[in-house]
Amino acid sequence: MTNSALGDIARVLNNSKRVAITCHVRPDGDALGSALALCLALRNAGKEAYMICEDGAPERLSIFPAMSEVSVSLPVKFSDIDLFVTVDAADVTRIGIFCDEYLKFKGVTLNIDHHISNQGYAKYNYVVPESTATCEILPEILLAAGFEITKDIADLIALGLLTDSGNFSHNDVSAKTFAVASLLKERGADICRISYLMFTRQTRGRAILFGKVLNRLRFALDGKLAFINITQKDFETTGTDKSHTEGFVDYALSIDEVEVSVSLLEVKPNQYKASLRSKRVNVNAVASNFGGGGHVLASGCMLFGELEEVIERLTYAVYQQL
Ligand SMILES: [Mn+2]
Repeated sequence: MTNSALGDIARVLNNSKRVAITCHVRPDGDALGSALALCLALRNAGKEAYMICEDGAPERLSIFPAMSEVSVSLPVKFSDIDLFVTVDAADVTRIGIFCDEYLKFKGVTLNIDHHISNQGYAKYNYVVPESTATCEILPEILLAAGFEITKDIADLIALGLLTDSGNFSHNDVSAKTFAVASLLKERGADICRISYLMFTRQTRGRAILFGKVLNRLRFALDGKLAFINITQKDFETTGTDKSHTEGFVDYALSIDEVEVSVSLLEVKPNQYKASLRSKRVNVNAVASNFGGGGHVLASGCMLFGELEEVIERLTYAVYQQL
């Protein structure tokens, strides 16, 4: 796939009058940050711009600028739109219910993304797979188009840059990531606060839940395998739900000797959703024993039976991969 020239993309954006922007379903900080930053920049340049996403914006991101602008349907007709932009969507099917409209669309299409699997499905494509986030690519596009990067836009781009880079910790973070962060800071982005909001803060219930779960941390295979388990009763007594367990399994993996960590979430009696994380061991192979899968270092599967039984089966499956 060859990218369109930045100058052509700038011209397409400047020539548009009515723009629809969408991202992948179940949007994350990078998808919404890049889509809304582009949406605001286009509006500030005097265009009509609409941000649509099948799932809307999640509640936890509602503190960020313009999140209330995310609409689950387009308020005008698709035939009145002259430019249809997808951001952070590796494949056109990732945009969910808008896929049909996209494929029928007669106007200009533009695809801005950082997924390596992106084949360039639009008329104009700008895919930079070595980027840690779509938000890392967006500033060069806005600057090429002559659009202003306001504080709100800088905060939205910073949201995506921080979340997709794991707070600047993933191995695809590059000198360019920091150059973009530097530009955003200059434009007033509150990097420190966004980092706190997305990576540090938690509710009291979540902290108490974490304490309970950590108390039950156990090891197998000479300390190379760590298990934590979360019960429905834990959620009841702490007023939390499964959305509060994010990061628990990674915490167990941070222990020096641990090669694989497993979190067992009780879905209902005798049914456990296992999340596996690994430093090197192929946990995709482990999960596939139980009909699951994912990535080499991060996988998941569902297991049925008593907790001790489930732990025993997983321990044997990890042992085979060590
Ligand atoms: Mn992304």
